[in-house]
Amino acid sequence: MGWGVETLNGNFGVEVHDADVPRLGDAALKQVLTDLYRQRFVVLRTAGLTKTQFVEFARRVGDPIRLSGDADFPEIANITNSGIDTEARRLGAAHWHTDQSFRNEVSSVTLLYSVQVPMQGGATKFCDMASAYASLPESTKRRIEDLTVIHRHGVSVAARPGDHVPIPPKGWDQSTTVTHPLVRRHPVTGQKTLYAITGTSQGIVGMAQAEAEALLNELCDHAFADRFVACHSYRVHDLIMWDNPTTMHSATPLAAATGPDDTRLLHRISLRGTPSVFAGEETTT
Ligand SMILES: O=C(O)CCC(=O)C(=O)O
Ligand SMILES: [Fe+2]
Repeated sequence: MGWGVETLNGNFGVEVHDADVPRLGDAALKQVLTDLYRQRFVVLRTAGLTKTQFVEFARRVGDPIRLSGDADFPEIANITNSGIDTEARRLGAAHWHTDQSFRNEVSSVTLLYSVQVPMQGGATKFCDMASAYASLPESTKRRIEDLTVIHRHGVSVAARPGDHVPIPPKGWDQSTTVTHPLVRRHPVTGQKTLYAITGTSQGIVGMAQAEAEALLNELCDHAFADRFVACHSYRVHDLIMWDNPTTMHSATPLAAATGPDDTRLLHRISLRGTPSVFAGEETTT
């Protein structure tokens, strides 16, 4: 089978099979990113990537955020259920969230590369926040248009049923808050989206706390409906990338690994900034 793009079975997301990631030209990369912005996440089925190839590809999509103390690959973090001693750490991403929404400088794209996948479980769930926004009643759109959300790392006031408690990054100051618009325009496409309504959301600037919590929960009840949710189950050597502004995601809880059959190991890179192939342009969605 040659290079080809297929929509996945869920509500959104595309798969590129036989993706020769190390030799992807600029035009093909642009197509992958256009698919990413239209379909929210892209799964590149690769023939296997070294860490260097993974980093080189990621650098074409944005600026990697330093994630580990590894001298050779500080931009790569390991996500695994193996050798993790506490339940909180293993389940730390099993809650609906947007990566880096508790920081001023938010993340553009997150990439995960699957090194080991368990025989069962270990899927990642996504919610399409741009479609959720588009389908809101006009009166709600007008009500939320200019609102600003207060974010802090920790349990959100709009946490969803089943969410696990997030783990703060090392040395994180629990009292730090940042703000982001509730309705954001995508930095590349200009498309409007609900942004990080749960995960780190704690309130709304200038709004009574009870009213803010009710509004954020109402928006979440609307957004986290089955029609806006899709799920990806990994095969080995999948490179998945998702658009952080227009999505939220959650890991699914996975038991601690007991051997190769139930071990999950993903390499993760988190990016900021506009992809170099789109510098200075707006694409259409
Ligand atoms: O482990 C997963 O399925 C998702 C992990 C996650 O939330 C992330 O890498 O940002
Ligand atoms: Fe995440």
